[in-house]
Amino acid sequence: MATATATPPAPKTNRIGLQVLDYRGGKTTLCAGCGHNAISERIIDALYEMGVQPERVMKLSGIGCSSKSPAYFLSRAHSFNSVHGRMPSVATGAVLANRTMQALGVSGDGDSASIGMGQFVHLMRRNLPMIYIVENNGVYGLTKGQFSATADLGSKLKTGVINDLPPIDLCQMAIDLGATFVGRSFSGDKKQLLTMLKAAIAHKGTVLLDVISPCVTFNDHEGSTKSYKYMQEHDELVSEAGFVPSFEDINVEYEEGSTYNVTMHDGSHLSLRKLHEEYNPMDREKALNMLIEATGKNEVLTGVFYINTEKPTFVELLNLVDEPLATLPESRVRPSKAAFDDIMTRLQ
Ligand SMILES: Cc1ncc(C[n+]2csc(CCOP(=O)(O)OP(=O)(O)O)c2C)c(N)n1
Ligand code: SF4
Ligand SMILES: [Mg+2]
Repeated sequence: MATATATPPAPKTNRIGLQVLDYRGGKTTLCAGCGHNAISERIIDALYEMGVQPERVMKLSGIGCSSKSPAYFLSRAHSFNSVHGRMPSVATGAVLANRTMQALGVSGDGDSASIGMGQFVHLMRRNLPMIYIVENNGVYGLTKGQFSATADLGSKLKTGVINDLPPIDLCQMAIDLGATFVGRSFSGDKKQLLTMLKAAIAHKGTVLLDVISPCVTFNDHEGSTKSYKYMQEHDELVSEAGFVPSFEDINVEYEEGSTYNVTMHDGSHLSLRKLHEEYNPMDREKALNMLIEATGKNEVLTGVFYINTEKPTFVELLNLVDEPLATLPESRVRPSKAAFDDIMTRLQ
């Protein structure tokens, strides 16, 4: 007697008909439990849920365990693994060549705050349209765990060495310099990180996300301030973010008074419920003061700290032609022979 076989349910797809598998990358070679792996997972979820076409994304990175991680998500995207600390200049060139792409940079605290600091500051001040994620573990993971410039004062290495230099706060720097979407999250906070990444995709200027991402091999012990345990005990949320993408036609209702509502460039809605007394994400000075005050209080503030949807991006300032420069025919980017001959004649 023939038995009826049940038809397997159709795989779940997003609004452009792709499965989450279409957003995956190679198998990770990072240590099991490394915070960077969790961040890659959230990047996959965010791009899938937002329905971003993988081929329209450019992944950019420098050198480090963090900078290796773009190999582990979105294998259908374009990718450029640059020299240590030099991702910002590569990103600037790539975005100017084709501003219709979604640029997604992944860097480390060593890559950005140590060797790459000169490049980092100029990227932030230009408000180049891109998402820049720093996977911040306070150490140079790839080269066996030396302190980086984001290591907290008094933090202890496994060998017992104490860090006696104050840390660089990349969020403070980014707000001060001109980035227009700045926040901090924790690789272990799935919901917050996913919401922030989705809002970042909807934003048009420079997004700086400083994500505390514990290095289980070199910086997850007692005395470390970038460990899972320390983050679970000291994470102080300044806001609770809610995000409704433009393609979900939901009537958004906000609680008056304690919630900041931001309409993003693509029409999406970001709501930021205030959880910290000093919090105002539209006030640059307040955001900076809040971060400065938190320094030294053993609090790790997380949430979206600052957002500005008005400031022109670097691409807008340059007044480029509408088409991506990378797709212009030679006849439009190169003066003709007649034009060169004319110049030569005038110079004789
Ligand atoms: C020009 C240059 N200098 C130094 C190095 C050695 N190096 C490789 S990765 C790294 C630090 C990486 O730290 P981070 O960016 O925090 O990444 P993590 O491994 O912690 O994710 C260093 C110093 C290098 N590859 N190139
Ligand atoms: S050494 Fe640290 S940063 Fe590198 S993969 Fe392992 S846990 Fe992650
Ligand atoms: Mg690091």
